Amino acid sequence: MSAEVKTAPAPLVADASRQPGDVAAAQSAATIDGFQLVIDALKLNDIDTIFGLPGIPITDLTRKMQAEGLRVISFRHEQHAGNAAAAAGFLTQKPGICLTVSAPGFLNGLTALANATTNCFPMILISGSSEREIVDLQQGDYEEMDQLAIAKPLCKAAYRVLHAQDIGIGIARAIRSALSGRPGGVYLDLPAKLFAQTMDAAEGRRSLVKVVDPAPRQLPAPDAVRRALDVLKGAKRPLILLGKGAAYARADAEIRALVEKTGIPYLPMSMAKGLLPDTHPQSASATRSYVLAEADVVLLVGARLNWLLSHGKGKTWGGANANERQFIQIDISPTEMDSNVPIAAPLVGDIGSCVSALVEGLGAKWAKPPAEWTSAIAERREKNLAKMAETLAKNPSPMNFHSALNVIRDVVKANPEAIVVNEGANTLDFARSIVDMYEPRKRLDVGTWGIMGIGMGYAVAAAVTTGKPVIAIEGDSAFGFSGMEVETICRYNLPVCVVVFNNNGVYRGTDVNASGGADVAPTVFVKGARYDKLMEAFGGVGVHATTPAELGKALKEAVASGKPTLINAVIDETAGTESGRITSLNPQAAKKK
Ligand code: ADP
Ligand code: TPW
Repeated sequence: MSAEVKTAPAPLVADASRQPGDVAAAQSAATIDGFQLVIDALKLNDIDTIFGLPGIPITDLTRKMQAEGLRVISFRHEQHAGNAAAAAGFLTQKPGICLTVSAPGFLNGLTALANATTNCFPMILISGSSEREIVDLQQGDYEEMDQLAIAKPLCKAAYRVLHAQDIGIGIARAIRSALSGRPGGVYLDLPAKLFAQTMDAAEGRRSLVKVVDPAPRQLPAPDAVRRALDVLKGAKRPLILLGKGAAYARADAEIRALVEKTGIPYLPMSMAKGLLPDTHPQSASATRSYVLAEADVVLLVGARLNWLLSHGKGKTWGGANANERQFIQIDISPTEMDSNVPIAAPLVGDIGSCVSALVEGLGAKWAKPPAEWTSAIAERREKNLAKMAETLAKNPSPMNFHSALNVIRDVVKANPEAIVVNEGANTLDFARSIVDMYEPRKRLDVGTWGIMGIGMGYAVAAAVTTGKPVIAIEGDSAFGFSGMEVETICRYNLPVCVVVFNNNGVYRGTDVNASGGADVAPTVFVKGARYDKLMEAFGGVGVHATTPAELGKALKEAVASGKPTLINAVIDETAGTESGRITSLNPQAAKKK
């Protein structure tokens, strides 16, 4: 893309009373301002979409961006614009851009920036900021805040640009920081004064930087590859564990080759589902607890041994036997090694290069894993799948999580290109295990923090960046965090169908106020709420579904039509458990037992 530098609009740089031919006016015509430099720097680096919310000092920037052909998606709250930027980063391998106003707008976007960093998604939060001179002397400016200092501990890198001539470098640093090594969130502080600054247009053009190779491949050392292959070769009960880093890396063909050539069973973490279809014969998802407890060698590909994997030790990993297990870990971040347990064979590098090196090293005579291991897994898998099929076939009234998810599962099977966004507690846990995914990067969920509120932001990003249908499977509490963005979905006419699993509260709707007072319990919502009306308020399609048949029909129609739709799926309020599958992390629940 060319870095065409346009002259700044007249009112910003030139006195309108000047006559044509005036020397000063001629000079001003050859100047460029901060607004334009920011836009040109982003475009030069192939950034095509901005997620944000306008206000002082960035309102004009959003208008000019739109005028210059960038797609500007304007949200109702910055957190959701930030979440959209993060998801766009994960889906495109380009940093997602979130643009906000100063202090409160910045803080609203910061949660998303911190979450993106935690998830290793590349994102840049660009916030306007107030007068440095006043902020630093704490003299009480409009929306005064030392944003750079606040952002620093919560992201991968943070920069401020004070001079127009540094805009090119500032944006280049932000892009490289977000994408290189372990991807993450970057904060870029642009003070209000910067936008109106002008400089010579030719010099301005020269100051822009096109980032070359922003995420360089990192080849693993040959001896590290040999070590990993040696450990893998000695395994009797090997397992491959795929994480969302593997999905992000876009090494889909290499990963499939590794799994299929080795014949090793694999487990996808939630956002790695679909890297290989969940129906793949080597998938061990249906017998997760068995393989985690029994595997003797585990190859981690872009997955951290954090709480989601019980830190690689304890009961989940076979208790006393856990010490005998060996881990091989592929990760771009060297300090991820030995974070929780010793890593016998660290393989530091990018996933594409590391997995290719392993595949190459397998040779022609690679022995598939012992049949006792693979047949034990297959047996358990068939048994568990049959049990699940029985549960899914039931049709209780009111609907429960299973009967509702059973029809969603069928619609996703028929539309494997659809992107599933998923948040909630029980709604998350059940959907993760019931709804099979068939293609890579089609599932976006609560991620490493288990955070609520990603729903509508991720859904907007998925629709905007891919143009594919989006199905957002939302607990009623989870949906509430970003519910107002259904207006955004309607405004841009996005192909998003939100299914709210409405069981009248956080986790379930049956809690009582122990004091006997008039207030309902802290986890209980208005009973029988009609979330479908919210979508109708903005011109979208609202559906009230009380049976799987109604839910399935509405969902199929939504996917076929691409119309913004919200299905209020009425779920038995007694179904589900507190905190879903992670109730053991709940100190209050532990006390009750
Ligand atoms: P999950 O939650 O699915 O288990 P995590 O977010 O814990 O996955 O782990 C993702 C890991 O992937 C991070 O440690 C990150 O450093 C790593 N990663 C991300 N992109 C790449 C890449 N291109 N090459 C190698 N590792 C990567
Ligand atoms: C930012 C704590 C975890 S899950 C959840 C909350 C509030 C909602 C569960 O109810 P929901 O789902 O959505 O109705 P379901 O299927 O069980 O009925 N604030 C933030 N993040 C988290 N994780 C919480 C609170 C929480």
